[in-house]
Amino acid sequence: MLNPNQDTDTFRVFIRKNQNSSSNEESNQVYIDITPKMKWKQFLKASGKKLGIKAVNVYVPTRGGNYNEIKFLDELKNGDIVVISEGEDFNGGKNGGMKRKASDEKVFVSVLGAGGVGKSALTLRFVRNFFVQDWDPTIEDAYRKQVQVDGKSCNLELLDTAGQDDYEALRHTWMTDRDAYIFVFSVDKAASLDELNSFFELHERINGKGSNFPIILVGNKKDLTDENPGERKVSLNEGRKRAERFGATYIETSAANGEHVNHVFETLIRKVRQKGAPANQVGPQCCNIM
Ligand SMILES: Nc1nc2c(ncn2[C@@H]2O[C@H](COP(=O)(O)OP(=O)(O)O)[C@@H](O)[C@H]2O)c(=O)[nH]1
Ligand SMILES: [Mg+2]
Repeated sequence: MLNPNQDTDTFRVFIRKNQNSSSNEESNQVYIDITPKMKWKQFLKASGKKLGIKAVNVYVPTRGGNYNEIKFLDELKNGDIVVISEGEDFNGGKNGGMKRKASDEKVFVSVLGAGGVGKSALTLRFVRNFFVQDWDPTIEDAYRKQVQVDGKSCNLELLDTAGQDDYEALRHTWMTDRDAYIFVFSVDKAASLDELNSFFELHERINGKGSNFPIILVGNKKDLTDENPGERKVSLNEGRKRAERFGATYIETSAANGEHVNHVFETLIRKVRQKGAPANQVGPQCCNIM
């Protein structure tokens, strides 16, 4: 985990050896935290050490699915999957890029919302299938998980953001260059739903108004209201209405017991796939109620 006392510009990339796509997934779990002071040579050294190779060339994926060689650390961003070679070319076939199989689909998602609503709990429930009671609220972290949806594999790249950081600039970074967002509020706290309005406005500035950008609106901590209906401060109908306004799908979850958590991510992947399809194949945007 990133040390919260480190400079907030520290971010994490995942590194793997340059080998063909049959490489085992485990090597993708090796990571390096890039601090603002880190130099290129230090990055190579640290990467080589973690991978057990002499690190010489560094390749990063482009949005189009190819890999480009880079020479500077500022070409990296949080959550990147970086391929390290010992000097040989990227091992990706004639077109200079990795051969993209259907299973190489990659979806970049940010989990957004106010502090304390359960963004980290949801993310960790999904990625690791456990519930965290106490998670450092200042930690911003990137996770990867490969999931099968409708018989097709998808590599999800999740950015669990730190909601109490109200800096506009940070939010802008979290929301730029993503395929989808998960907007989270807590059904026992009405203000947490309203706090999402500013994320939505920023989304409209970044992605354009009326874009069919995939968003799931998550009303979390459903378990609290199941136990004690008086705890509910946002009704199902209010959640559904806000989702409609956001052009989102509404799903209520419990990170505590796992209810509907997988459904959030599966629905999200389907929406991303629909968006990628020709316009006449795009289905209705909202609102599935759970
Ligand atoms: N009962 C209940 N508590 C939750 C749920 N999700 C998160 N929490 C708790 O709410 C607090 C804040 O969760 P956290 O994931 O750190 O929120 P974040 O700031 O949005 O990342 C923690 O104490 C969690 O254990 C949930 O679904 N049900
Ligand atoms: Mg958190």
